[in-house]
Amino acid sequence: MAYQYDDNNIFARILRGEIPNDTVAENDYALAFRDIAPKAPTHVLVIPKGKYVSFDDFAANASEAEIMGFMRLSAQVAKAEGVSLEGGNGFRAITNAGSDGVQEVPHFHLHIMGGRNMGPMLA
Ligand code: IU
Repeated sequence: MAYQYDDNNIFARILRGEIPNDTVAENDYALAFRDIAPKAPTHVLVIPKGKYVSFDDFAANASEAEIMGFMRLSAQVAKAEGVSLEGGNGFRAITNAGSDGVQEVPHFHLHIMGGRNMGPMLA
C-alpha cells in the first residue's frame, strides 16, 4: 500500500506559504526552519519540499536529486548554526516515524539539535 500523505498537515501548509515560519535556509528541494518549541539552543527542522510522510517514504521514493538536495541543505544548516564538526561541537540529527516513533507531524522532517550537550539519546 502506498504512503498516505495528508495535504493539510502543518508542514504542507508552511510549504504553501499559508503559515509563517522562521526560515534559516532553502534550496530547490528542501526547506529548513526553526522548531516552534526548541529543545536546544539550535533546533532546526529540515523538510523536503516533496510530499513524503516519513523517513522511510522519503528514502524509498524520493529522487536522487531530492535526497541530495535534502542532505546538502541539512549539512549547510549545521554549518551555518555553528554546530557542524567543521568548527563546532556537534549536534544530534533525528527523525521520528509513525506512532511508535512518536511522529507528530506526518511530513518527513529531520531535527537538527545542538548548542548544548544533548545527553543520552533517550533523555
Ligand atoms: P515530531 O518529530 O513529528 O514529533 O516533531 C514535530 C516537531 O514540529 C516538534 O518539535 C514541534 O515543536 C514542531 N512544530 C513546529 O515547529 N511548528 C509547528 O507549527 C508544529 C510543530 I504543530
